[in-house]
Parts: sequence; structure tokens; C-alpha cells
Amino acid sequence: MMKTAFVTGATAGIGLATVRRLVADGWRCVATGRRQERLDALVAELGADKVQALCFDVRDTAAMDAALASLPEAFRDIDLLVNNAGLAQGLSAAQNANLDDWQTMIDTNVTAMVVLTRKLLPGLIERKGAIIAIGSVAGSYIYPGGNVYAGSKAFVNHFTLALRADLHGTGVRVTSIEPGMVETEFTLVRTGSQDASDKLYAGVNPMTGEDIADTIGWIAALPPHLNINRIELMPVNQDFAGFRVARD
Ligand code: NDP
Ligand code: 8X3
Repeated sequence: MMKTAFVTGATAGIGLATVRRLVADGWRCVATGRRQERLDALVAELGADKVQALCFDVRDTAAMDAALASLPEAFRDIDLLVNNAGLAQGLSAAQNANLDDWQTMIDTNVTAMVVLTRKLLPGLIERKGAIIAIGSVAGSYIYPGGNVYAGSKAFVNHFTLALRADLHGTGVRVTSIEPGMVETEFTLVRTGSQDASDKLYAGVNPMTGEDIADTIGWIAALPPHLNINRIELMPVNQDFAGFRVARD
């Protein structure tokens, strides 16, 4: 029987590639995001029998509830939750950071993710489903200006592992995917500048949304007795050596 995935942040980048990949693999997908026209285009591309668009801001719990309640019968029984929607805002040092940016990251990456997960957990347990979250290497390795983004992604990485513990014995599989540089709209959103984004990725040969979607598709297709706990990916041209010293 065709299974249903719920992919947050499907209007761009990793989430968009994930919906394409899962549908190609035979899944039905609920695709979410705030940009209705992009969701409409995705439905037109892959078919209304395969993709159900839900346009809402994940930070708005009432809108989330209304969106979930609006799901047609065929898309109601979620077998796989892909916690992907998220963002970084700014790269300022903590002492100069904008508090609104910090709040946006916490509300989106942390609060909205846990709220949605809690709402979908009973059905996921009933169907012995799976949860895959997109954390980040930023949750494990520190870089200047990462501050609240890094903290929020450490939360995603760790909350996802904690879910695995709570779901012990339920048959629900839980995976934390922790990527490094993926060329998406991430840096455009973070900096507000396409030029800054192009410069960051120039010559790096970064990962693509499709690379991460391939990993998600692989994990989603594993047999039910096998759980990938966490997986960290980077482009070959990125590494994690980050120690610095300041001299007096
Ligand atoms: P994109 O900016 O390309 O995509 C982000 C997606 O999240 C969009 O679909 C966007 O939809 C959605 N989103 C953001 N805020 C909200 C909101 N308030 N309500 C609903 N949807 C929202 O970035 P990526 O694909 O790179 O990012 C996806 C995830 O991957 C994020 O969690 C990010 O932290 C993580 N990640 C990214 C890495 C990278 O290098 N790119 C590396 C490691 C992790 P819309 O704007 O339409 O609402
Ligand atoms: C995004 C990856 O290294 O730009 O999570 O913070 S990084």
C-alpha cells in the first residue's frame, strides 16, 4: 500500500528535493511551506494524487491545527514525518545580534518542530512509522556567528535522539540527519543577499538538496528492523577543524 510522508519546508532546497525523491520512490507526500505558488507548482509537477499542499507558517500553532484538520482522507495517515523546515537569520556575533532574528530561529527550528512532532506522534506510533529530522553539523561544531542557529540545531539533533529513547518499543524509527554545506536558499535567507550566497558556495562543490534527499529516500526505504540513529554528511571540501587562538 502507498505510504504517506509529511515533509515540512517543501517549497525550496532539501524539502523540495525530498518530496520529489519520495514521490519517485512511490510515496504520497504532504508538502508544507508558506509560499503557496511554489506548493501549487509542486502539485502541478507531481500530481494531486501524489502531493497535498499545506500552506501555513509553522510558528502559528492555530494555522498548523487548521492545516492538519484540512487534510483529505488519502493524506491523513502519516507514516513518515520529515522535520525539515528551518532557517538561519544573520551571522552577527552574539554581542551584536538582533533579538528578533534569534526569536525567529528558536520559534521555527525548535518550537514549531516540537509542536508538530507532538501532534503527529500518536498516528506515527499507531502505524509504526518513522521520523527523520534535518539537524546540522552546526549543532556539533561551532563557527563564529553560529550562536543561536547552532544552538537550535544542537536541539534538533539531540531532541531527535531523545525521541528515539521515548519511542523505544513502539517500532517507530527515528533518524537525525546532520548535513554540512548544502547549496539551497539557506544562505540567501540567512544574509538576504544572493551575491553572499553565491560567494559562499563558489568553488566549494557543496552538497545539493538532492544529495540529502537521496539519503532520506534511502533511510525511508530500509526494512522495519533497521534504525539509522544519526548520520553526518559534508562536502569533501568542508571539514570540522575549527580551533583558533587569540594572542595578547
Ligand atoms: P531553504 O531556505 O532552501 O528551505 C527552507 C524551507 O523551510 C523552505 O521550504 C521554507 O518555506 C521553510 N520554512 C522556513 N521557515 C518557515 C516557516 N516559518 N513556516 C513554514 N515553512 C518555513 O533551506 P534548506 O533546504 O537548506 O533548509 C532546510 C533545513 O535544512 C533547515 O532546517 C536547515 O536548517 C537545514 N540545514 C541546511 C543546511 C544547508 O547548508 N543548506 C545544512 C544543514 C541543515 P517557506 O519560505 O515557503 O515558508
Ligand atoms: C547549515 C550548515 O555549516 O552553514 O546548517 O551552518 S552551516
